[in-house]
Amino acid sequence: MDKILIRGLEIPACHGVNPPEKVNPQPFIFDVDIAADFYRAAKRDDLSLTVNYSSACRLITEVVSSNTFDLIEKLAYECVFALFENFSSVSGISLTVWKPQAPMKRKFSNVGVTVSLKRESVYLSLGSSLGDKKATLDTAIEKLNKTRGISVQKVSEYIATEPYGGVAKNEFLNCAVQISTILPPHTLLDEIQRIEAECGRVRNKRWEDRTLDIDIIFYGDKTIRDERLTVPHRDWNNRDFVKIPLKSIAPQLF
Ligand code: PH2
Ligand code: MG
Ligand code: MG
Repeated sequence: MDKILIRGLEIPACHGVNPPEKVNPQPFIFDVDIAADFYRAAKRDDLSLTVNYSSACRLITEVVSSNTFDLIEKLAYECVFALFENFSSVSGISLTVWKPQAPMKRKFSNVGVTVSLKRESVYLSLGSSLGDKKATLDTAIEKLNKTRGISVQKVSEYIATEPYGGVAKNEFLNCAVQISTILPPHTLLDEIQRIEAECGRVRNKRWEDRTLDIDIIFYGDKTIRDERLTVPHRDWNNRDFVKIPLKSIAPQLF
């Protein structure tokens, strides 16, 4: 993957937990790797086909100097979110913030944090079998799209389906959604579970009727197997309520 590298970008600003840090500027230094494909820009020698590194520096400067955060972690994430949101061709970012004059008693040469995120294409299956099912799916998709780091790309038709698995009794309304996200799998799952809870989901028995269920079917080409996540979804290929909507928005997966 091609990369733009920015090293030692120095911006005076007021970030820190201690009250004096919020009023007295100190230097923050940025090292940034921006991954994108520069083949076409190189072939045509055309700035409009790449990421202008001076625009990237300007954007970072804007985020850093117009906010006051307690944590450099927060500062790093805000810069990374802003870069992904403003440069759609960027596929990955690794950004380090250094705070060489952080208030610490001991002599130290530097302290900093790194945030590294990649844009991925993810397919979700949504289902509802309690309450106003259509309104719940509409709300869930809107909440996904409003979540920082998630952008909804495609939504299938909503289809009514028979309850599968022998526990749920009600008819379901199901759909499939393609999102583009920079959230890592378990962070995405946290946001999905927040949205399920906000849409009235209560977790009792496995597979029982629910206001909203959102399952991660595919996360890029990753395979994940742990206590919280199995990706690709363990049973997706046996479930018409997943396959039919998914095939309509992503026939290339079949
Ligand atoms: N989800 C289940 C169990 N059974 N059946 C249908 N038709 N649609 C679902 O979304 C569904 C189900 C567990 O998540
Ligand atoms: Mg499910
Ligand atoms: Mg689920």
